[in-house]
Amino acid sequence: MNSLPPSPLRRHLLAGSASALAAAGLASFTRGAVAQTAAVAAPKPLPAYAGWKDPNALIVHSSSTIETRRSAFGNGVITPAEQLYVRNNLPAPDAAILADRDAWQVAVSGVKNPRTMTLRELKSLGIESVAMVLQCSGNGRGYFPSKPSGTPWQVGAAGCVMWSGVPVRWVAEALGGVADGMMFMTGTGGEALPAGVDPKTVIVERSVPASAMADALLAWEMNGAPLSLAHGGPLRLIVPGYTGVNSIKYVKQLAFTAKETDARIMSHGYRISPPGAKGDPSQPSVQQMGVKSWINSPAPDSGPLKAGMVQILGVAFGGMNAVAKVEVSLDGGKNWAPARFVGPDLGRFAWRQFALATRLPAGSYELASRATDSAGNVQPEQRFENAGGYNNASWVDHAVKVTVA
Ligand SMILES: Nc1nc2c(c(=O)[nH]1)N[C@H]1C(S)=C(S)[C@@H](COP(=O)(O)O)O[C@H]1N2
Ligand SMILES: [Mo]
Repeated sequence: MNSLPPSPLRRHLLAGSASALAAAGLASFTRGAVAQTAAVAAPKPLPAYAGWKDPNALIVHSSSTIETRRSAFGNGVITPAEQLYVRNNLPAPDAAILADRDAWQVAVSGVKNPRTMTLRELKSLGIESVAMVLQCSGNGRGYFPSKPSGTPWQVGAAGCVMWSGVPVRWVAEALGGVADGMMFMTGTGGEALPAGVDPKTVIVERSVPASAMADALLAWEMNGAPLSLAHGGPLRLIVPGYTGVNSIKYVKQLAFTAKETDARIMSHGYRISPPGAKGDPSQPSVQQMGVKSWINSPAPDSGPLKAGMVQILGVAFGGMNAVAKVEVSLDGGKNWAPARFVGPDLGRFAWRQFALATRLPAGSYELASRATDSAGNVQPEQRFENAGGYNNASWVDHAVKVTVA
């Protein structure tokens, strides 16, 4: 709705009658606006490659940006695939790449014995599983008052996912070990690139410090099922603790490199640049995630609540560290009470669900949550302003206003 003009015209448009507009002599002017109104009124359909997802659990921003509704997050730790967000920087590859999964090839370089390996070979090297928060760097961008360009994600460009595959360090060992002087691990996506443009400006290729290899997987399963096309099947690089963009889907190249890739998505994209500035290589890259939490229930759109006992429910994670503690406030951060964790601990890269049981008499409340990680880092009160709208972990921005009747 934000994109509609705030005017009497908007009221006409919301009334939805094209003929009334024509009668008012606005027909030609409003043709585009009418189409836009229709798009706002009817939820966008899921794109074909994600058509198996649950439309009721999702907000479809575009065919390549789909987020989980805040009210759809459940309490079973792992986010079901049908509810998990999707973000593609390029059109998803053709589903034909899943026809023979085991034949998928990944070129591994920057090791003593570089070569191309098939998924079949990778499966013979071993398997591990890791539960990890997958979160887009721009999750929470929608709460930046500066309205940075990019998808205005709220909380739902994130989920907790169980990945299974071979640890990257075992792959490197099988190829003689990482070559000397390699400071980065660089993954390259397998999308077909548009013709007529410099590949470096569009390719999805990211470098993370080589130390990230300690926890990284080449994964072929998600939540116990073969990896879907939407989430990077047949093979995906998984970098626990780092923002989503670093976990390269349809990975076709894994390189240990002396330098960061000069692909634009690395050199200029996903940089923490001052408001109003463009990204450039001198600025910090969006990589490791920080401590963050938010409340999912009551959700902001839950409407007036009935006075009485309420379970305040949410998720909390520490990024690189385990989450150690969550506090909840009913009054916008003046007073805090400890929440309890719900369900099993799936390791330091997973999120934990939390609950606070409280009695809410009639009134207005600002429900906030604030997490602390195992190293003592506390979720920040305020967002760190930046042009791209990245890394929003502000507990103020994620607070939920509710009315109890
Ligand atoms: N090959 C490839 N990998 C990619 C992307 C992409 O566009 N292509 N998008 C990245 C971004 S920005 C995010 S947030 C995550 C999204 O993962 P998901 O779609 O499985 O939720 O994938 C990352 N890996
Ligand atoms: Mo992302």
